[in-house]
Amino acid sequence: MTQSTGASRIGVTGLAVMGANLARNIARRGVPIAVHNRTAARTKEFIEAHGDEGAFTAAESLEDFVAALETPRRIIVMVKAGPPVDGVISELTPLLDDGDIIIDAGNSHFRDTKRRTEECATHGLRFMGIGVSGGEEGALLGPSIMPGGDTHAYAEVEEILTSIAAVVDGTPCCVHVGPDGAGHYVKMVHNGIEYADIQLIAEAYDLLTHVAGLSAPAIATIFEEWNSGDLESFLIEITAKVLAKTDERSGGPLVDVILDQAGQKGTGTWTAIDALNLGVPLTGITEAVFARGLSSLRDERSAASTALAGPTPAGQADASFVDDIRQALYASKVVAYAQGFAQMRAASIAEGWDLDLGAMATIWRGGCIIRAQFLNRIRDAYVEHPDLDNLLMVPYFTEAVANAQDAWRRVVATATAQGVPIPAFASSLAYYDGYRRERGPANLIQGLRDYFGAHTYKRIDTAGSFHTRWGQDGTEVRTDI
Ligand code: NBP
Repeated sequence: MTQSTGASRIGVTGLAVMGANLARNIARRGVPIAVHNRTAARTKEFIEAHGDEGAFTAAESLEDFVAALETPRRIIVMVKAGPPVDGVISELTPLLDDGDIIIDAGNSHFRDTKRRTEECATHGLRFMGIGVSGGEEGALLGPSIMPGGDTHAYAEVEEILTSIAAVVDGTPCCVHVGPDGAGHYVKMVHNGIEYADIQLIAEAYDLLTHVAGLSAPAIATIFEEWNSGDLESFLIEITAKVLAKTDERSGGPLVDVILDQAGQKGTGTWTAIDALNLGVPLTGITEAVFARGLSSLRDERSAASTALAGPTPAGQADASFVDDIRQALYASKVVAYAQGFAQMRAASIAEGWDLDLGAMATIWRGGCIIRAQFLNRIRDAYVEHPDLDNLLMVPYFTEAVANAQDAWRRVVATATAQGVPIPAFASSLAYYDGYRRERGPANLIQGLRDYFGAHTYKRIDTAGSFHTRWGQDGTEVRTDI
């Protein structure tokens, strides 16, 4: 236990890009702040570069860091997710007092956050898991913040967090999400949706290149136009900028010389795994994760490109195909968000979090990577129908997808015929068609499962569970009485 003598209202430990920028953002709001990093040289560099931006107290040791904080202590941990977070918590624990608050603002898995919440509680400490989106720039200028944890602990940091968050229409992009792992869960799904959004954009780019025959600068202009309509968003805006960039070395478009091998840090995979665990169909995000996996098989793809046959090349698409792609992109995006929000709803019920999904759409309107006009529509949908099962059932989205569906089907058909892979476009359409079917083919699945595994089936004309004695006399027996 350390006697607190400090006047810093909050502390940040972990001064890599995110922690440093969050600390600067807080200090710039006039909040006295203590800063610390495992490697003290980084703290020194930070103070040398930014010490004049606010009232910083730099600490070389965790003991000095803790001593610099007013009580109850508020400590933001911004270190690499995983074991480093547990390491920092165990080093901090003996230095802290009952009621002090540890805030993990990194990309931790929500199950780790639940565990850490319980472990900290056994030491009288309050633990919060906070999702922060917006990357390096967002952390400095105003991120979207998704705080999870005890409401009383949140009340102790609310003023600081809302003051550093992005603001849209006068509303800060920060709201208490729910208990324990809720904040990190919502951040995880945010990142999953980001994967789907990016994959859909990449598929549109692929089609514009290989079916419409356009160059990167021409496609940049198209994305710029799209950014003034329904698709208006940060990701569409920066797509236009990336496509328009000229490479200094080759003199051609930069995008043409970037290796087609996508990296990932795991939050998309976590989202997909959790959807599988919950039994929620999450085709858009999951296909986006698989597509990154396929992109990384570069040597295999190179060998397959000459060994595996594709269709005979067709002539170039006409100009109307460009608008078809825009409509397919929008409809697929609606599906990806409908799926992500359905997943958050399922998790909220399973975990007892009582998530306000309209509030999630509200705090994603600014600061974060998926910020978009479109989120206003989602917010409105949940304000009107808080228990909505699926966004596709809200009149605005029902109509938007209905209006786009002819174009969407043409794009999927053309891409398939021409051998251009569009896993997110196609799986979104398949989900849409599956979701709108009153009776699908799972009756046969049940019949087969009953045949080989006596898994039983239900009937449409009478209650109960049944098994047919397939290998015996073929008669049906009721199994639930
Ligand atoms: P990194 O994820 O690269 O982590 C580097 C920081 O962790 C350094 O301060 C390092 O200290 C510290 N650290 C490590 Br590594 N192991 C440690 C240990 N055992 N004990 C104490 N400190 C340790 O930093 P980042 O990119 O700023 O991201 C921070 C968190 O924010 C991550 O969870 C990340 O996923 C999340 N996030 C990042 C972004 C982004 O755009 N980068 C966006 C949103 C969220 P050292 O200096 O002594 O090595």
